Amino acid sequence: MVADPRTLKIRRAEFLFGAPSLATIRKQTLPEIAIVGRSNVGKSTFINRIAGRKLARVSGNPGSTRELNFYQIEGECRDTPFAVTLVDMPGFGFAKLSKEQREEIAMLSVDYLRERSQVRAVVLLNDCRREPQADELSIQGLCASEGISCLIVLTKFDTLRQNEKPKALKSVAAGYNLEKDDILYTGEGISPEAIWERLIAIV
Ligand SMILES: Nc1nc2c(ncn2[C@@H]2O[C@H](COP(=O)(O)OP(=O)(O)OP(=O)(O)O)[C@@H](O)[C@H]2O)c(=O)[nH]1
Ligand SMILES: [Mg+2]
Repeated sequence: MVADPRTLKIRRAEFLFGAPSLATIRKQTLPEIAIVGRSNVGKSTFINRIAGRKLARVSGNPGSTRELNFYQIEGECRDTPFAVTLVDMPGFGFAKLSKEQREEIAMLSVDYLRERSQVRAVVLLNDCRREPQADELSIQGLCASEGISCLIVLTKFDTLRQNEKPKALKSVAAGYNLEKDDILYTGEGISPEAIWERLIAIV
């Protein structure tokens, strides 16, 4: 069913700042939702989709984001007002970076999730064509130990044939030890409104 677009209103969506280190993250009080996932999985595309406009740079050039990028989003979803900060995290696992660069990126993300008190949720993006690997599972585990909600969202669902979709949902969900109804997917089907509804319930 196509959602009624009038039930989601985005009143403000803007880039706040980029932070190459924990020390450079500015003070602000809104709840933060971190968008996490492998390089090129579709983090920036996801942010643009739920913000309803082009905010984050989508790149055919994986590994281009090395900072934490903060975006403030305010609006109303089914008459519930919300104001949050989305944090576009640098993608992990990009093979062309050196081991040191990859470790630096991983450390920045892990430190942020451990130390930033207003992180309420992680949206962990997972390409629907890949089962979760050690990196994804360690983020899921970190969220559990830090008491942060972790919402799994499959990306690029539109690239699958109709008959491949149920199997992909099932096998990725099983990889995270979840039921298929626990995970969302983008690329088609799930509206920005449905995603905000889940996020607002968490923050
Ligand atoms: N078909 C399809 N392509 C997508 C989808 N999401 C992202 N892409 C494409 O995947 C590529 C990478 O998307 P980005 O949003 O830049 O990915 P990212 O995770 O932000 O990448 P890094 O910042 O480099 O880690 C782009 O070419 C996007 O157009 C999707 O749901 N479906
Ligand atoms: Mg990006």
